[in-house]
Amino acid sequence: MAIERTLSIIKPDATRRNLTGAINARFEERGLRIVAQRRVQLTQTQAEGFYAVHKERSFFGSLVAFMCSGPVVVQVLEGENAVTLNREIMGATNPANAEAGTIRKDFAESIEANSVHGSDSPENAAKEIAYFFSEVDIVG
Ligand code: RTP
Ligand code: MG
Repeated sequence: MAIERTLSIIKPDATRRNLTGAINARFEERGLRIVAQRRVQLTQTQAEGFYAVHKERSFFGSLVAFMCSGPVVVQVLEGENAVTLNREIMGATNPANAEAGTIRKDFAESIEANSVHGSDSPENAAKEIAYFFSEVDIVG
């Protein structure tokens, strides 16, 4: 199985509740390595750019406002099958549908304030990683 990288974001609902370490432990316990990490306050322009694929969706404005409502932690996770594995660790978008033991089941507040983002394909992971990090900032 190939070593992959994926872009993860710990969202404002989680940083506000001081859950960064607890969430990072979930990644590390499952064998994902945090090879880059930065805490940032997103601007509206940055959040709109990141979520541009969702700009026609009804929840876009609310999602952008939420993502700017406090600090986020952007990070690159590396490991075997990292994209799919991270989506498993995160759980379903809506915490009501998330499986037991997933980050969203255990920590998310709502379908919007759902604690984490993870890239949904290797192609999107490469784009999303480049949105926040230069190659020199990623140390595997
Ligand atoms: P993400 O991109 O954050 O990893 O989450 P995802 O793939 O599971 O969900 P996606 O469909 O890409 O939606 C992106 C984020 O938008 C918010 N959302 N709100 N109010 C709603 O119905 C709704 N649906 C989605 C969530 O924060 C979701 O993670
Ligand atoms: Mg998504």
